[in-house]
Amino acid sequence: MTNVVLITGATSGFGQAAAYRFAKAGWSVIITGRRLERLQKLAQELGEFGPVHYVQLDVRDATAVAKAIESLPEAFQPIHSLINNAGLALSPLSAQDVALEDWHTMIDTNVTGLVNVTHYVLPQLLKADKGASIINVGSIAGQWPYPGSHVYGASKAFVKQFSYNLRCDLLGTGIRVTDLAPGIAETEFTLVRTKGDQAASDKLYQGTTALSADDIAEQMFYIATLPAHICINRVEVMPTRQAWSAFAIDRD
Ligand code: NDP
Ligand code: 8X3
Repeated sequence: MTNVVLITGATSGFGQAAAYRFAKAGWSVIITGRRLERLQKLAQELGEFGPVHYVQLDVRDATAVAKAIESLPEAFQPIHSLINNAGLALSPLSAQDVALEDWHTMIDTNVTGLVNVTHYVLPQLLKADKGASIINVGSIAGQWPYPGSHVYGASKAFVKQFSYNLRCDLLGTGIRVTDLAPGIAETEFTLVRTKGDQAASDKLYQGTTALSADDIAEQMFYIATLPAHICINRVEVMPTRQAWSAFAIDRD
């Protein structure tokens, strides 16, 4: 029996790279996301490597998440690894200039969506063989403050603490939980954050070496395939060309 991984947000970036990484290694892959055409194209491409099941899914919709898990084909059960990757940042403006709607969208996706999927997938993971895992995609923004991070960073701090708390409750079940916290990585993330500003996105990644989606997919695969007795609680990974900065001081 092959292992099954469910990846949220597989239509782009880390999620898409992870889908390839696991499929190429012989896992059965469940890919989800909102953009149907991308899912269909990806499913076709991944089909070359092994079994693929796709579900058009908005993680914010708890009823839809429940239905997606209930209606999984037998061959894609039980789920052995869950990658809670779907997420986004919006509005890199100062808090006082951000639309409330953008804050709600981040909370609904990064917090409520992640909780929705975890809730409905947990019974599957409990049925899986040894070495089941949940990989929650957090961020360095969940640990370190910076201007324009406001609700985004706070939502990723939730991901970190929720991951740790899950570890406590799941002790004895064999399910591992990891908060995987990347630094700057070149995906569609900044395009989404700036609401389609390609120039701003290009500028951010220009002249440096950001992490790639494949770098993070590799981390995911490593975490999910460690021997069953090892759990990595948190991984914070930055590109070598990123580091912290000095405290900001307001002066006269
Ligand atoms: P992308 O924008 O490339 O990918 C984001 C994915 O999330 C897409 O597949 C998108 O699919 C999906 N998604 C967004 N909203 C929803 C929703 N409501 N329901 C279901 N799927 C959704 O960005 P990344 O790959 O970079 O981001 C992946 C994760 O990594 C996010 O959680 C992000 O916060 C985190 N991260 C990113 C970093 C970076 O620098 N890139 C650094 C640290 C963390 P669709 O639109 O089709 O629904
Ligand atoms: C995104 C990390 O540093 O690009 O989660 O804002 S950063």
